[in-house]
This record gives sequence, C-alpha cells and structure tokens, in this order.
Amino acid sequence: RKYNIAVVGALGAVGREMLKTLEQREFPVEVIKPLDILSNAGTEIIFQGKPVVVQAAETGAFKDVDIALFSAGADASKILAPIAVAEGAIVVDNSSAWRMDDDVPLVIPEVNPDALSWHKGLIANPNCSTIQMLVALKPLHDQYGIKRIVVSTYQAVSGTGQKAIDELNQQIQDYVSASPIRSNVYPYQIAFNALPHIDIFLENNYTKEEMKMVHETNKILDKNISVSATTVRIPVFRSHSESINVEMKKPFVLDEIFTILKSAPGVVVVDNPAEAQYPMAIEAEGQDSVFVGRIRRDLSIENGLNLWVVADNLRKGAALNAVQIAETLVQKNLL
Ligand code: 11C
Repeated sequence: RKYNIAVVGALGAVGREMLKTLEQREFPVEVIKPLDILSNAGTEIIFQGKPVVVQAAETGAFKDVDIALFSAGADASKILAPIAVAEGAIVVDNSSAWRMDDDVPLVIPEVNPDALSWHKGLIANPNCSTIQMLVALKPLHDQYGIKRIVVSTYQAVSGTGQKAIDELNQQIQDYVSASPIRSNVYPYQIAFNALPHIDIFLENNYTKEEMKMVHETNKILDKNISVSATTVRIPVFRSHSESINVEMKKPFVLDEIFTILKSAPGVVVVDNPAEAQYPMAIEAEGQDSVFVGRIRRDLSIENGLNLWVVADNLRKGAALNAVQIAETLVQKNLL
C-alpha cells in the first residue's frame, strides 16, 4: 500500500531534504502534504515532477496523514506533534523537543530499530552529531564494549538552518569584496573562524549540543557509557566531521576493527594514509553513508582507539534517518 505523508517545515533546509529523500528512495507515497508556517502557505514545491501547494501546519492538517515527518524546530514540535498524533498521524520528529521523554523512542535504524516496537505515535530522530557517531560506534560496542568516548566535532553551518547557510555565503562575499562583515545568526563571524559554541550554554558550562551527545548516547546505545564532548561550528556548508576517541573494555586487534567497520550497516571505511585518503566533508555531501577513517590505536591508553567520522548532517544526520525510521515502521508493520 501507499501512505499519506506530511512534511512539517517543508521549506526549511531539512524539510527540503526530507522531500528529496522520499523521492530518491521511492518511498510509497500516496499523497504528499508539505506544511509550513502560515505565511509560507500557498508556495508551490515540486514533488515527483508535479507541483504541490504548501499548506499551513495547524490543527486539522493531520486528519488524513499516516506519517508526519517534522522538522520545524522544537517549539513548533512541542505544540504540533501531540496534535498530529491525536489526529491519527505517526510523528517522526527531528527536533530536540521529545528526545529525552521516557515515552518516546529515540531511534537510529542501524543501531536500535527494536525501540520502534514500543512507540505511542511519536518517535524522535536524534541529533545529527549523535547519529553519525553511534552508527560508527555501535558495532564496536557490540564486540568490545565501550567504556568512554571523548568526541570533538567540526560542524557545518547547515545544522543551524538556511539562515546560517546564507550568512556564511554573505560573509565570504563581503570578505572578498572588502565590505564590512555582519553577523546575525551566530554571535561572531563564522567565515574563516571556528566557534566552540553550538546551541546555548548550560549551567555546567557545556553547551546544549554537547550534552545532547551525552544524553542521547546513553539513551540509544548504553546508559553506562561515559561521554565527554566538545562541539565546534566551522565554516563548512554541509557535513559534520568528528574526532572520536574510544576506550574499549576488551582488547582488540586493529585489523579486526577494520573488518567490523567495513561490514557495518551504513558505514563506509575511507582509510588509506599512504594515498592520503580519509573522509572529508565535501565528499560526504549528498551521500547517505557515515564515512570512517584515520582508524588508529590510541598509543596513550590501553584498549583506546581513534577515529575520524564524517556524514552529511542534512541526510543521515536528519532527513535520511527520519525517512529510514518511516521505512522501518512500514517493514515492521508498526503503523
Ligand atoms: C547543529 N546539531 O548542527 C545541530 C542541529 O537538536 O536537532 C540540530 C539540532 C537538534 O547545529
């Protein structure tokens, strides 16, 4: 059968990618319903070669919807997701609004698909930086048991949304033409800079993005893994990169790590130091896989491993993971 699918926040960076991903993966769509804020209603988009009019995301819009993919921000999700569920839709929410709710499964299909079995209408999509890290680490955790993760991220501006993409573009043009550089989206210039500041600062002096990586890892993979994160915004348009240091419980042989990662679902190993081959943001753009390279033993600690992990934050980090959740719901008959 085919399904009626709503995309909430259809005109945003992730919403557009959700529509593209549904098309590319030939998800069985009967009716596509792009929804956005009232002021954007009436805008036309093209889906599967045909024009479709964007409607307002509001009460009543979900009555004929089977699955609603939400990417409209946490505030909108808090209000609208329960309305959509009450109207009979199953919601896959890309925002942070519901992720840590005990009644809401937080799912990466390659990592914890079984959590979908207890959904109550609302399923959360993890944060992009958590998704790519756990796709790479899950097979290693299964084999050796992960004790501790130390991660530093190098995150693209598209994680903030279309406004930040526009701001980086503008700042590059202003720099080249020696015009004054203005910053609106970020507190400082992002072009030619690195900001160790993603989302808001919390009382413990970590940022919310950093603590998301801790809490989401504990909910999805294992509550006993210690995680220490530093998240950094860099002037890259698309794809997040991560330097990940892992301390395993059991000893490992490095060749085995390569073998495990090469056969891990969703992972592509790019690691050939002799030819200077490693994962890069510009090569991950538009790709579905999580790319892993720079695989080497941590020489400073027993059972330690270093990895460099790159993925397209709008694809596997957001739209693709949400569509894969919808596909898994269909496959497992959980609608
Ligand atoms: C970023 N990771 O790159 C963020 C974007 O909790 O869904 C996604 C924020 C979230 O800025």
